[in-house]
Amino acid sequence: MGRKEVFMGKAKFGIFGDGKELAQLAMARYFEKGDFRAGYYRDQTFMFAIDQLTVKEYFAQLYAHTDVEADPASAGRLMNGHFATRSLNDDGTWKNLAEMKNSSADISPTAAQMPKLLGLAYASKLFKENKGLHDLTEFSNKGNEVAWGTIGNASTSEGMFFESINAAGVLQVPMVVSVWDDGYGISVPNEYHTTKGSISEILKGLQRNDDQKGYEIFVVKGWDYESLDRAFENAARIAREEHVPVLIHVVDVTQPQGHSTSGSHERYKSAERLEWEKNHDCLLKFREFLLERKIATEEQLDLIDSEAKKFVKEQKDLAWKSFADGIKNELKEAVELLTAMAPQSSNATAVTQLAEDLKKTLNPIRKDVISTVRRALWLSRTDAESVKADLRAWYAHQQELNKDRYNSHLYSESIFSVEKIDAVAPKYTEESPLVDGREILQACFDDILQRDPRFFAFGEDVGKIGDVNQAFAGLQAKYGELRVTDTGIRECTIIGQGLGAALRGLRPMAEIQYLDYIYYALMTLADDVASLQYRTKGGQKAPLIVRTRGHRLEGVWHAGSPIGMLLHSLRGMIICVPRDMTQAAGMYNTLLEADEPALVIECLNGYRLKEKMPSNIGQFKVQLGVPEVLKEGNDMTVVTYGSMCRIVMDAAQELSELGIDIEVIDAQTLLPFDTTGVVGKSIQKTNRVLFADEDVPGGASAYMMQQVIEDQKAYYHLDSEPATLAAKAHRPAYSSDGDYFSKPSIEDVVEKIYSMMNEVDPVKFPSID
Ligand SMILES: Cc1ncc(C[n+]2csc(CCOP(=O)(O)OP(=O)(O)O)c2C)c(N)n1
Ligand SMILES: [Mg+2]
Repeated sequence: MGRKEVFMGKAKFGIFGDGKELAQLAMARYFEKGDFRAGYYRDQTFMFAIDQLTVKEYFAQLYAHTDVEADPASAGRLMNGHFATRSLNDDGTWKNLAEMKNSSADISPTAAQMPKLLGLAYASKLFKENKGLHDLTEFSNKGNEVAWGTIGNASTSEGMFFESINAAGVLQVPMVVSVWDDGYGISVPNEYHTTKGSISEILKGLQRNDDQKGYEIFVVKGWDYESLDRAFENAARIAREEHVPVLIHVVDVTQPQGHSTSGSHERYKSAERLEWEKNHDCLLKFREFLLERKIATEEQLDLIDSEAKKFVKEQKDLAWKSFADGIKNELKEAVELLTAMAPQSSNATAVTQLAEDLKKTLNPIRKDVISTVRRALWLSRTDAESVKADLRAWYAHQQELNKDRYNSHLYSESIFSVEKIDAVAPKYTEESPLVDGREILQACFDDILQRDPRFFAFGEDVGKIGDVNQAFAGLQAKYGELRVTDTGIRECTIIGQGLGAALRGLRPMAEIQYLDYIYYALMTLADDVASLQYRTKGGQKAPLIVRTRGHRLEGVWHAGSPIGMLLHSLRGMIICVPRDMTQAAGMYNTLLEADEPALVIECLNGYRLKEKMPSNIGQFKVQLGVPEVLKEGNDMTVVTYGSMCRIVMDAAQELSELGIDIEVIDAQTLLPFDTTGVVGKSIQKTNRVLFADEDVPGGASAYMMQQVIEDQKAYYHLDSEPATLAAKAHRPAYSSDGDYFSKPSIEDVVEKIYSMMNEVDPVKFPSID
């Protein structure tokens, strides 16, 4: 029926779970309250069976119904087959997840469900083994929850799959991964995907034995209900009770109608295969089984079939009516307004025609209505305001509604939004000691570990040695291995581990050892973490803090500052670029109270620099989105961040000797960027601006320029061309000279600013070129 809706033009695209029903029914039997699913688009039967999706909701998503009530998973923002339960109340507070059957919010990239699946399972380990979490009963029953993953056979070829599988074996977490193996990934058969053509075959080495921990692996046919039931029962027991991961390879699965509504499988499946699939359809085989065992009669099964069809048709019609009526009403209102204004318009004929055409639209969508109204407003541009006032007001109201429907919730809109957290200044006394930057962080992390049992930090070398720069030194010994933890070298699943745990109410800090290695994790960050609030319209949150270090130290892989790349792919996250460790500590204190996931990039060359230890290390907070003026000046505004702050401040000193007085602003956070217009105000005074950073030319400096020139309208206050100063387009060369010739130096900053002033007043500032 879903397929037909697409072919009739009522929905754009459809992808369905037929052929995979029986295994999902078996899985649903052992899925308990508090458990989590991370799966993919074939799982409709499972979602129906655990009562977390109604048929009406299923069709609402197919039509892209934008009402959260109609499509609770995605409010019409995602294609059909993207399942999710709502973990949050409307005000952003957590529901009682331990009392719910939960599904994390699906995403489209194949195998991308795997990293967070690891984290969902890892949270159970923490909830079980960390007694400090035992009273968080709204999130977990002492870690009794299983994380259930589903994935297609072809998707197991992805690196994310193998990385997640290995990590779960290392961590020994309650994760059950089921592979629905229908022999194909769209048109490509298994021999192209998997060595030996079988995922369970090649993963045999993971099998646990008496001497070694590992996995339990089951292979079971997708049409054999009794075996499926037994496999899932065993898997649930082993995972739940022993915290051992399980792989269930469900083979002999079919795909009766091909991959999706785009294209038919007759193009790539042989006649024999098609015949085999027909005879091995799991519903057909289940029917045979029920009859053979005399569990039901033909008549009973026929009745179930026909009642199911009738029920689904009714629900589909209701879903369509609810979806279409909303738009039809909007259309009706628009037609009435257009018809009413047309006679008074100087373009009466054309406006009337627009109304007539709109009225006749078959299966109208919102775009038909709104684009017509916009065109009518063009046509009535010379008409008196009174002629079009009603239409304009209606359109303005619709714009508000559509903004909420299509553009809201990129960031948290709850009471825990980071925007609502005010600054608390650091306090210093006469005796405040000067310490290494890393000791500021260490004191901050110590305080956080003490005050918040939900917090844990983990990553490569974070545990025993307390990270490569020792901000966690001694803290594992003090708080234990569950709170400060070493991991394998696996950036993508470090992020997944944090994401899954954050989805379950914990406050993880995932460390990426060097910013240059974040590329491995970028997809999970961009596709899953950053888009989570948006794609669930505020239904789920993952307040994960990603800690890393970058900007400036040594060479290509230990000095990168690819900030533009991050800004462009991580909208939905906060990006903090603290200039020193005190600022970083204040940001962590803020972020731990907020909903939003964040990336904090510390300065690689700042851990040994001296800073004064605040006396309120655990309490002071940096307000995010508010730049700090580091030095006032009148001749030019220089906006920078991170390690460049020191360089620009040193340059300011040199420039003052050359008679130039610059104002230096540290952006502090790039997402959000300067929400109070500090830079714009500065430019009103100086009338000149330079954006300086260590990214490639046209990277984050261009982003800052766009924000200030366009959004803050600084253009109107400029007396000189706005300028950027960035690193070279290549990665930085090794060693101090490599740094000097690759990244902006004090001399580069001085000369750039001087040359701008030379253009302003060549007599006062004669050329130094
Ligand atoms: C990273 C990525 N590459 C390509 C695609 C396009 N795509 C969607 S589904 C699919 C095949 C997946 O096959 P399989 O994992 O066997 O699942 P099945 O659809 O057969 O159940 C492909 C290539 C995608 N969604 N993500
Ligand atoms: Mg497949």
